[in-house]
Amino acid sequence: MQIIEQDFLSHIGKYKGILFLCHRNADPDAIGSAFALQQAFGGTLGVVEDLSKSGQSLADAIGADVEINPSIEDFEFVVVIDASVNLQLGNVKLNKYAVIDHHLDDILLKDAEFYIQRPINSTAEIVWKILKNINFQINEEIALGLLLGIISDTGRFRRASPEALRTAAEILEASDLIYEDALRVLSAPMDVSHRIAVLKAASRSDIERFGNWLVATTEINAFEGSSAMALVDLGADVAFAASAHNGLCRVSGRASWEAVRNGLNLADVMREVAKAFGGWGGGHRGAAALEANGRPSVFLEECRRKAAESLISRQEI
Ligand SMILES: [Mn+2]
Repeated sequence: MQIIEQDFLSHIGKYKGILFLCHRNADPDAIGSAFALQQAFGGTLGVVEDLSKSGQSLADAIGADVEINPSIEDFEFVVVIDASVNLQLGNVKLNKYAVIDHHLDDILLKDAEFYIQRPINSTAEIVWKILKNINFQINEEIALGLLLGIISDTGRFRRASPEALRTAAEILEASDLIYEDALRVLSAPMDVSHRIAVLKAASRSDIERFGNWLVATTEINAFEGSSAMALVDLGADVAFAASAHNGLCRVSGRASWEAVRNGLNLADVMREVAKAFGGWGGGHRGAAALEANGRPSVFLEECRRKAAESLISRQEI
């Protein structure tokens, strides 16, 4: 059942022993959102498998007590944060659960006891609305968590909507947090292996031109997301970076604002390509990923073809 933020308290209030569960490679939006809800409603903050580097920096900065791979059966109720697909949860078996998320996927929604899902910049904005409705007084740690969720999911406000900007301002006003201090948590330099991976992704990339659109593809061993983002920063309209591990291929896609404005939806592209190979794909219009069994070159070709089709068909109209 879909609910609105105002109704969260009456629904969650029915349960004791709540686990707020973040997806694997939990990022600042997932950690900040789950931490805020756990502080406000009690319960446990859990993460499937691991935290991303920036997710870990945030968890350290706010002193979050994170349980890695919690056993689901120990909890009466699970609230899945910032994800709507099982694969993001390492296929854990959920019993009674809710979802709070801002992606375009829907796999987990139909069996949820209740869910809040809107296609906005960050989950943190939804959580802020929940807390505001119960007049919850946030402390500096909660403010930092929610703000960093918004900052990182908007690409430091480059893709921010009015709601994201307004929420960030409200969070700052409601706490003693200084914006500059918040940014410092995210400014840890990339480690050398990360930078090598991104530079290799750029130097090995293939670039194809479709009309005035440039689509870049590349194969790497790790850091697909930052590699695709770097290629867009360098001038590609759309970039796909793929890696393979034991036959399982993972592709991350990123698109420029112009490409998204032109109607490109990478979540659709990834979903369709993955589905044809029995895998999973989804995410946002401008940032999405897929996982499926097969060769990276095959997936990159399919992703490029579908993205180009979408961009060119709209340009000719
Ligand atoms: Mn998010």
